[in-house]
Amino acid sequence: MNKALADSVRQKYVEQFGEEPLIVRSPGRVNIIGEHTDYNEGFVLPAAIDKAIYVGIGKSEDGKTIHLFSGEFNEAYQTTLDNIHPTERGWPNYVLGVVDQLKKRGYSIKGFSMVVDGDVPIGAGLSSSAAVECAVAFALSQFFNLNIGKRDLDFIAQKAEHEFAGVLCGIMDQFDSVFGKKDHVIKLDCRSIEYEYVPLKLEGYKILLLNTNVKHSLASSEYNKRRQECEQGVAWVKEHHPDVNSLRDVTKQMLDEHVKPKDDLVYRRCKYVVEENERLITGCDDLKTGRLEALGQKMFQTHDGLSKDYSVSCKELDYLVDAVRSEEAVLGARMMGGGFGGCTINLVKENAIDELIQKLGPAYKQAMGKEITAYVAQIEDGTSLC
Ligand code: GAF
Repeated sequence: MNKALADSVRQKYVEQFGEEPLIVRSPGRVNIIGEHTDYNEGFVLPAAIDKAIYVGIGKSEDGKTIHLFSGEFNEAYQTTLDNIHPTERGWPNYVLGVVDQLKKRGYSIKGFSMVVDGDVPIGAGLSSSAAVECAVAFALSQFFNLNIGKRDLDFIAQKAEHEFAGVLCGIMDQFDSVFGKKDHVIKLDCRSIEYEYVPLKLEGYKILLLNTNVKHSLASSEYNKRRQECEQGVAWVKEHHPDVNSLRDVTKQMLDEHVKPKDDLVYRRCKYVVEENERLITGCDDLKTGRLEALGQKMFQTHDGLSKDYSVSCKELDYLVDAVRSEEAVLGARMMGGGFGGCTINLVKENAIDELIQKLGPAYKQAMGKEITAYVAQIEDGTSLC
């Protein structure tokens, strides 16, 4: 937990609303391998990190009004419980979407006051939106004694993202934020929602995140378009194999026979997903058995698939991955998250991290005209009270 941030949220809450709040924390995430597989009923391998969203919650004076304050935007927003709809202001949607889901599911809540703040960089592919949604869902559950189970918190948060942010995301980010476990990754089967904690033993290596500082906008329709393209591929295969319901059930041979002749773009999207699921299964075994070099190579392959076949990379992400390919201290690297900007995830020898950043920073600035921001991610527990 970042005590300074929790204290600052408490202080902001007291300044705004005059009472002591309940404080909740919910983390952002990394994903070792398994990108754009979650909404295709595949596998993912994420972990919760030491960057998180903090929410302070308390009552509202009339029991009907919702008072929100964002530390990040230094901005207030107010509405009432019977007037919940998406707003063009942006940030309140991640709170209001959750309130809307609770109402639709018949949970009994009243008005409340809330401060939202944190250190998960926005638009960096570290899942700040899921962290807000999960923090808010858990805070409301705690404050109003709703007793919502962890899986339901995930589904509520995911649906909030669908309906109030317009991104038809999978379950990875919300699941990881809630279920994260210190020093472990989660191997999650996004079809059955069965999961396994796998110890993250990196033997002298660390997870280095390099933020391109290109802010992506997943909502910019490309994410939803990828989802549709995958669904189209499944529909074409299903005409010949009625038992197939998602890319999880599809083989490369099926794609070659039934999708390739119809549309090369849809074929490449689907092929990437089928290959990525295979990579995840063997990559997770690599992690379990300490074959870190093999895992690193798969991360590079994932990047190539995301860049060339799935087309969700950008020149800055490609630059940063290409720049470390021949570095001896780097086992693997790839773009992470939805894409079009944000961070690369790198497995880097601990004692070579500073030197690598010193080398990459100026080179990136010269080539791309932007700064990189580097973070070494620590793996932490999921959503909790502070
Ligand atoms: C975003 C989504 F929210 C996730 O569900 C997942 O699809 C990811 O992009 C890509 O793997 O973070």
